[in-house]
Amino acid sequence: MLVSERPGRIRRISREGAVSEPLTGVPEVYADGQGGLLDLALSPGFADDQRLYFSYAEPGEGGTAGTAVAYATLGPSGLVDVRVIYQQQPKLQGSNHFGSRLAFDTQGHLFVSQGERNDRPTAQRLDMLQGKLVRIDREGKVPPGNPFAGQADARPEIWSYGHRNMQGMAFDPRTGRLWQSEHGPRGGDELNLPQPGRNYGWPVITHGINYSGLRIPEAQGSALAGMEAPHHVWEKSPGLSGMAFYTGRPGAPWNDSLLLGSLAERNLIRLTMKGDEITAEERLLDEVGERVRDVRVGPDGAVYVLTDERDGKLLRIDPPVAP
Ligand SMILES: [Ca+2]
Repeated sequence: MLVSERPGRIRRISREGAVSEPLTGVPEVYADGQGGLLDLALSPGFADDQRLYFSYAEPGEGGTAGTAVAYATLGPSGLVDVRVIYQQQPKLQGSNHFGSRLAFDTQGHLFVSQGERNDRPTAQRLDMLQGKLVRIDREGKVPPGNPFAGQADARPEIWSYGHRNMQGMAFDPRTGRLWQSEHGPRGGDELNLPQPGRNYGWPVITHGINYSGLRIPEAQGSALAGMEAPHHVWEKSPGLSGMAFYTGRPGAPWNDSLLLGSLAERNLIRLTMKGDEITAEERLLDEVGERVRDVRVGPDGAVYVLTDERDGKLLRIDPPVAP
């Protein structure tokens, strides 16, 4: 397994749990606040190209930073031939809300989820890349069919907009549809199925309020014509992090589940699903009590969970088997 650590380290962890030294060749990241090395994704052609994609907070001039994506060839001891293929523009001050997750679709398009850098109005501006889900190809170019390509004053990378801080993203293997999660402010964490060109509302519609207890200044309520309501919303924020679908195992008790990390509740959430509908919700790691940053299902059918602590852990959960 490859695991990223926020200060800018990537390590290998063996099936037996042996942790390697940091890999060489990781570029400098902006490791402050919520910034740092973020998601990892293997190239869809990894068996042939040994290419590893990663997202990170990239330092800019004058203390600014922005979410970026690079790829490199994964060698025996580290990364070689690092190439930066995406840079959020413009870079902004502040160390919050970088996102980010990476997800490839079956055509090899790369979706990059990002935050709005805790600068709310950016999420509604199509000439800025904050608060946007973007779609690029494997080399970082804009693929045909992006909804704002060719539109003046709009960034052609944008797939959907009006997002706050997208910390989870995964394709549902049953339907091929992309799901993403994002943090509300105080309340209003969301699940969305982002469609091209649609506006997901932040900060104009939200179920949350400011951390101060006051309303969000731009908010006009929780629904408005022309803006997409969340597919599912939590009135009290779990602080959603990474997500993974658990599917394709008919008869298994957890089949047709969506697993979600929770930072604020220090737990792993399992949603039972019927199609796209969420029919039940449970918490799986009450006894662990650590902030959960990410969750993945391994090829062995086990569930792997990363905790977000000074001494973070990789946990392995064996799902229950059919009686
Ligand atoms: Ca929303």
